[in-house]
Formats: sequence, structure tokens, C-alpha cells
Amino acid sequence: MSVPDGAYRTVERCRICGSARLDPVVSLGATPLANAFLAAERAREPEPRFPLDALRCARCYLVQLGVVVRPELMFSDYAYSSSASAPAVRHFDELASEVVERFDLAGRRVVEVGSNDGVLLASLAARGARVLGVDPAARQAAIANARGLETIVGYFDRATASRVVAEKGRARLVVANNVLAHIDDLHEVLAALDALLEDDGVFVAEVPYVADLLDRVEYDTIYHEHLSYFALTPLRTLFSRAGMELFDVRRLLVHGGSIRIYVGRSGRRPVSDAVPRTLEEERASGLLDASAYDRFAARVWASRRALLDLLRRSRREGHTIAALGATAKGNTLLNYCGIGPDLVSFIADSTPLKQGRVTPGMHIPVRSEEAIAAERPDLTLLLAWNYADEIIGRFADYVSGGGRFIHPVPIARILP
Ligand code: JHZ
Repeated sequence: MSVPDGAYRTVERCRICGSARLDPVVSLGATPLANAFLAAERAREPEPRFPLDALRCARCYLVQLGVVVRPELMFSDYAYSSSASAPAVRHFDELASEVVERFDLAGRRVVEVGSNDGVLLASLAARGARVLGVDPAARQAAIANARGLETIVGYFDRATASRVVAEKGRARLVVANNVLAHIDDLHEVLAALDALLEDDGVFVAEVPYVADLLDRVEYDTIYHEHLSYFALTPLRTLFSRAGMELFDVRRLLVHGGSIRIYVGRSGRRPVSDAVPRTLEEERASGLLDASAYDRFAARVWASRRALLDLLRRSRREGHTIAALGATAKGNTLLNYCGIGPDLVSFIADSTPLKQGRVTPGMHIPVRSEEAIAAERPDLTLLLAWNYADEIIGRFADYVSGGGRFIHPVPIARILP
């Protein structure tokens, strides 16, 4: 289906440094939006598809998508709920515990950007912070508001920041998890941060780390919501242009490998050794060299081949196959590999909003997690492979009854 006029724009210049030297990294075809799950009766209607190409800035090294889809098309009817993943809830609780203690947040104003249904807000509030959320996904924001976790429905820009400052005062901490990758105009967000943060306020953010994306061939984490794929090197360029400074960084295992960054106004806080060390690792490991991306593109193709071979061979041998986790990344993987209901008969997922719908593009039905116990597929493709250990542990009965999981990246393998 052709897409409506103005539904997306083509990226001509790097969103951090403005360079027009954007080199191709990998092309994953044209796919529907990764969270655009459809009502089953609408599966016959044509779906808009958008080019899914990653590019790399030759000047500041930011990896970025070749198109920007209008955010309202992705976030106003948004299927992802943070609270549906128990490990994510625990992760946010640990984050709340760390930042409340480290930045002395009891009784202080904390604003979360991209607060979804309020999982992190709840943990921060339970530790005494005065919380406020901002999120464009109206349904998720309504859930947070109903829990007493005040959430503004909207995007984080200077207008929102001024409104918050006028109504609530400035913030000691602004936190944004898995949000920076979704933002086109990063300079606007930094200006909003500048307006909102107290003089020695702190910005903490988590982003998937491009070094892990490359190492583990996590090509499926490339989808239209994710406009940028960050290393620390381009992030330092971004913040320094706005008079801000990265003062700490931690590598995390979540979402296949992420970094948590800590940012303040320049010169306000001592800079941890982890910052120069990580920047040096990025240089020394070749992460900033074009050849790393050529290798990645070849590995993506090999990964697709191996997964298709495994699924097709298993079906030929008469095995039944389902999947677990109707993830956004799963929809990149299914569409790019061309995996439909003939190979994977259904996907089990704990999110009520996704159940009863079909996946964008490949139209695989989404059911509740109980469907795995009811149908006992021989193999279950882990589309939420970032939670592999947790899921395999929880499905011990399925495994002891002979069920096996397929971990799709970097190269498809059977677990346990
Ligand atoms: P999950 C999300 O992407 C959303 P997704 C977002 N685009 C983003 O930036 C990235 O994360 C980083 C289900 N599940 O978190 C719940 C089970 O059914 O891997 C979710 O639908 N049973 C903002 O969508 C999905 O899997 C379980 O036991 O790729 C998990 O989605 C668990 C643990 C999860 O990311």
C-alpha cells in the first residue's frame, strides 16, 4: 500500500552533527510499523509499509534510520506496555533505588520522559520522589494516571518543559529510558532539558548500545520507532553542543545490551573514569570504523538464512512451531525473514492489548501465554530473546515435556 502523503520524511542530514555524509549500513526492506498489531478482521486490508534502512554518519558516527515516520502514526495507538514484562519491572525498581540514593531524590521533583504505564514512576514514588510522567501514548498514560501517577499526554519539548516548570517547578532528575532512540529532534529535547533541570540537576537515560547490536547481530532491534542507534562517542558530541557533559556511564544487559548515561551541565560533577574508558574502547574496538558495519550487514544476511533453514527443516520433519513475545523487534525479524503462519502458527504474549490481534505484515495471531501450555508446540521461537533466561525458567514444565526454544540471533540455535 502506498503511504499517505507526509507520513514520513527521508533523512538527508545527521540528526546530531548535520553532516550530509550518511553511508548505508543495512537494508531490511519495507516493513509495516513494528507495533501496528491489527484486529484479525482487518488483516485483508493493505498495510502501509515504510523503507527500513540503517545509515551511519561518517562524521559523528551516529547510526540512524533512513526515514522518520510521523510520531503520531506510531505512538497515539501504542501496543507496548512496560508492565507486561516482569523483568522490566524489576529492572526499573533497581534503577529507582540507585538514582534516589545517588542523587538524594526523596522529596525532590523527578520527571520521567516516556513513562508508559508508570512502572518506573511507581518505584520512584515509593521511595519518596515527587514524580511526574510525560508520554504520548494516551492509553498507557491513562493507566498511570488511574494509579495516581500523574502523567501528561504529549511529547517532551520546550513547550511541555515550560508548562511543567510553571506548574511544578524545576526537576532535580529527568529520566528517559528507551526514549532517546525514538526522538527525531534531539536538539529540541536538550533545550527542553535545559529549561526543566535545576542548575545541578541530572539527566539519566538508557539506550540500547550499538556495540551490542553489532556484536550479537541484533538487527531485529532496527525498526521505525528507533531512529538512532547510539554509541557513547556521538552522544558526547550531542550533549557537549548543548553545554552538557556525560559524567558517568554503565553497560547493562537489558534489551540485548544497553548503556545507562548520566548527564549534567558541563563542569558540575566529577567525570567518572568509565566515560573516557568507554570512549577509548569504542575507538580501539573498531566500532567507529566503516568496516565494522560491512561485516555486520553480511552477518545479518547469514542470520536470516540460518533461521529460515532451521524453521523450514523443522516443519518438513513435522514439528509444530509457535513463538513467544509479540515484540516490536519480532516484527522486524518476521517481516525481513518472511516468516508467516505457515512456519509459526501463533505467538504467545502477556500483553492484553496485543492478544486477539495479528502481527503487522506477516499476520501471525497473538494469543495469551497460556496457549503454549495448551498447544505444546515442539519448538517456540523466542522473539523476546532479551528475556531468554527468565522465560525458559518460567516455562520449565513445557521444557520438561520436551518443548524447546529457538534463540534467533546471532545465529539460530535451540535451547535449552
Ligand atoms: P520487549 C520494546 O521493544 C519497546 P520490544 C520499545 N520500542 C523499545 O524501545 C525497546 O523495547 C527497547 C512479552 N513478554 O520489551 C511482553 C511475554 O509475553 O522485549 C512484550 O510484549 N512474556 C519502547 O517490543 C514482549 O514480550 C514474558 O515472560 O521489542 C517484550 O517486549 C516476557 C518477559 C515478555 O521489547
